[in-house]
Amino acid sequence: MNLDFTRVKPYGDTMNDGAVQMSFSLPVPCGEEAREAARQLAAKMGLEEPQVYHMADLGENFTYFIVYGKCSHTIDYSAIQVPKVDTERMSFDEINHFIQERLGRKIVVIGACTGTDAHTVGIDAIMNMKGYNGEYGLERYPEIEAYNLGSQVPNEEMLAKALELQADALLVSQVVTQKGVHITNLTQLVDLAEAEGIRQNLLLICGGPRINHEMALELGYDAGFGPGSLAPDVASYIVHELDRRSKGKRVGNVSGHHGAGENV
Ligand code: B12
Repeated sequence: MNLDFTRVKPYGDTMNDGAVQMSFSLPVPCGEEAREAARQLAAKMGLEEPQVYHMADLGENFTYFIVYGKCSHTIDYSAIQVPKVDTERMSFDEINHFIQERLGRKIVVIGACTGTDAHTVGIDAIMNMKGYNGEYGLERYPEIEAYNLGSQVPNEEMLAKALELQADALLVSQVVTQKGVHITNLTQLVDLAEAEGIRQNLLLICGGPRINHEMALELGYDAGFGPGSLAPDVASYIVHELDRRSKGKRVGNVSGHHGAGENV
């Protein structure tokens, strides 16, 4: 079938039927009035032929709904451009080999969940020896010196550690995004690094379930990684970027910390 990628619609049973399913709760008691309220709301959201397929009493005068309907809007998929980390993902062995061959020294990576954020599972998935989802974490890589500082690490402490350990890359995890707290915190780290004059010596990388590469770039980071990221994704990016920067240095004959070059 020839698809028109300039006018893409949701697919349910047949192409371009626009069928979607959504769920939400309303702060009203469960009953027929609630069902009608959900149907009317779905219509206001732009769904044609909205039908409430499931309604459940959540107690305390709250009701949960699953609504089906037909979306009338389309998206021009052909015009979409999303900035993303485009480094080719290498395997555990390939990454260690690349470090030995191309960088010629162990690299130092520091990770933490910073600010008030205590959600360590994400950064642990990237750093921990035992790994996550079938991939070893950075601590397991013989060519990487990985330090996991844990949760609620102040930005000042993160930078002090970076200086002490001569870090190549900082991995910052931000999971809580309520009231934009992650933006404030991530921005503060960049500002502090610039004020200390060490920004250009570090690869600054952030990650979390509501982080993407575009947002990371806007906040002054070198890269951002979202849900589903694994250690080899991050490690592949780090080693390629360090290699690229050290080449720039060799060409430009600029000496410096660990061979890392200008931030781009
Ligand atoms: C477990 C959990 C907790 C645990 C955390 C324990 C721990 N040691 O981590 C506890 C109970 C402590 C907790 C507390 C709170 N939580 Co909580 N928590 C969760 C929960 C259920 C799971 C998070 C998780 O572990 N995901 C699994 C990991 C593997 O996924 P991930 O973090 O996305 O990580 C992956 C990628 O994002 C990426 N990644 C992540 N970080 C980084 C960093 C880098 C550098 C890179 C490269 C990649 C990367 O790689 C990882 C692997 O693929 C989520 C809901 C959910 N289902 O997501 C809520 C959730 C995150 N919590 C939430 C909230 C609100 C809180 C509290 C504020 C609740 C309260 N009122 O007290 C507190 C805050 C505590 C604090 N100071 O931070 C909200 C956040 C809402 C928001 N948008 O801000 C969520 C979404 C729940 C919800 N729907 O409301 N929580």
